[in-house]
Parts: sequence; structure tokens; C-alpha cells
Amino acid sequence: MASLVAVIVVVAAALVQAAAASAKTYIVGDSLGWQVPPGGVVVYSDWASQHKFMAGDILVFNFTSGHSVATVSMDDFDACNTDHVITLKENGPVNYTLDSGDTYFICLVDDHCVEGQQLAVTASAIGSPTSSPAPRSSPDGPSGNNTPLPLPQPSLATRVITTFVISIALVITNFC
Ligand SMILES: [Cu+2]
Repeated sequence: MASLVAVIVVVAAALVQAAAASAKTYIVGDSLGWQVPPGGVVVYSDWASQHKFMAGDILVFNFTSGHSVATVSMDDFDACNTDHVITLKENGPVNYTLDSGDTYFICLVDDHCVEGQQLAVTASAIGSPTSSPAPRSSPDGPSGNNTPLPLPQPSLATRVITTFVISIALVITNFC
């Protein structure tokens, strides 16, 4: 019976690991990468609206040189104000791990931010999904499909399963 308990414990440990590994990695702009978007300011807001970010997810800003990734306040984001940068990475590619809440990214080089190299994302805390920030409107492009797709909550399900398996292990340990 001890071996069965050991197997169950191993399975439970694997499930816990799976839950921890549920953080996702996103390539900002997909194949476009991090640059002045040819489609204007809506490009990155459209990209963000197609994903549901969670705290712990990683954004990858793909660029080599000539750009930067700065985090700024919402007001500085809206104004493309580069005077009060919170964090700054100037060498790509840049990996940024999201905290829960809103994060505002801009490029500090030349007029890249004004030209559309800016990204706002909202990351939900685990188990408390929130909506993405409203896409910025633009007179020079279609708004595209801004409807976020509903996604399952695998981490919650995994935690429930883990709790269940551990409970069974404890029952077996007590009664065998
Ligand atoms: Cu740039």
C-alpha cells in the first residue's frame, strides 16, 4: 500500500507543477514583433484584445536595436510622455513578466510611441479574471475584432484536481 500512496503523491506533485507552469508566454505583435506598426496605433491594442493575460504571463518584445521597452503610467502612456519612465530595457529581445493590473509599454526612440509603438495590457490575478483595457480608437484604421475570447481556467481546475488527489492519498494513508 505504501507504493500506491507514493504513486499518488508523485501524481499530485506533477499536477501542482502543471498548475505553476500554466503561465503563458506571448510574443508581442506576433510576427510583427516590437516596432513602429505599419497599421498604426490600433495594431498593438488589437493584438492585446485578442489575448487574456494573467499575472505571471511573460510578454516577449522582439526587436534587435533602434527601439526600447519602457513602462510608464497611464497618463504618460496616453501622452507618449517619456519623462517619467518606470522601467526601461533598451536591448532586445525583452522578456517582461506581468503583474496583475494594468501595464503600459511604450518605445522611447524618436516618435515611435506617437506613431503607434505602444501597448497596454491588463493581467488578471489568478482566479479573478478582468477585462482588457478598451482599445484606443483611431481615425486611420479599422478597429478589427476586439472581442476577447472566453478562455477556460485550467489553473483552477488543476488545483481542484490536486486537492482531490491529495485527499484520496490521505484517506488511503489513514485506513490502510
Ligand atoms: Cu521604437
